[in-house]
Amino acid sequence: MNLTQDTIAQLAGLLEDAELKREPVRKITDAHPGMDWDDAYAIQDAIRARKEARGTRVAGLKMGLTSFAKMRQMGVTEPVYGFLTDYGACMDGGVIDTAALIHPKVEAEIAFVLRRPLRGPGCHIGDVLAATDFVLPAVEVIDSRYEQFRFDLKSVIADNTSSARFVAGGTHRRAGGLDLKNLGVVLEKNGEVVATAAGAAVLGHPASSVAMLANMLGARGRALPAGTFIMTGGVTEAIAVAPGDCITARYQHLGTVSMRFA
Ligand code: OOG
Ligand code: MG
Repeated sequence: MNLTQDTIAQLAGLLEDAELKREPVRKITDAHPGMDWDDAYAIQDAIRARKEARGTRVAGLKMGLTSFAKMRQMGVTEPVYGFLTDYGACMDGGVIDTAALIHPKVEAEIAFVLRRPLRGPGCHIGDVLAATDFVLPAVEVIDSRYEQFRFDLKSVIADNTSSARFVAGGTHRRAGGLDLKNLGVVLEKNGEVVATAAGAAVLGHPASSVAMLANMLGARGRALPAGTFIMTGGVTEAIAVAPGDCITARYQHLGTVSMRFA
């Protein structure tokens, strides 16, 4: 750790205020070039603590930057994790208010719900499939608190990996009966196909993303409890949305997830 506790608290406040006031800020590594990975996750943890102290519940965890499409789009090379909030959960088929967001983008993802806990290090795809209760389709609405979505890895980790809203679909299936590597995903905006991918876009298999999350948390002495909802990361690049846009993500074997932006 290179930052003091005071600086970590101050940067958590800056980023959370940016979210709540919908005013983007410069990426924090510009002013704090010496911050390290532990500092970045400590800022994210401080944002989480601020929210929990006000009564927000953590609704799940997310991996980000797990597909080459996303890494290429954002110019980064490694996956990151963050948390989802109760107020971020939106209904399938519902309306999402863009006035509460800065510059939202949508991502089609595959989500897992665990039946048994997972703890790294050494967690692999087999452990994940054995511990999974079911998988379901989900769309994440990301909204970086940084100007023009410009960041580096440490800045985006501190900013809770751009987490803002998420919508889970209701078709849930046992992972055992599905070929998650080949599972096709089609993302449509206003009836037009804007991106397509298969589950393998995420680290070769979306369960690898959950394994990586368990291992990253394990390195910090944390585990994934039974029942955890986990979003494994966008299978395609993220698509910007504006008021009036309708998004539908169509999943092979898992139905659709849709929403309208107002
Ligand atoms: C960071 C969050 C990325 C994903 O699914 O890859 C993410 C960002 O691109 O703003 O959630
Ligand atoms: Mg995502």
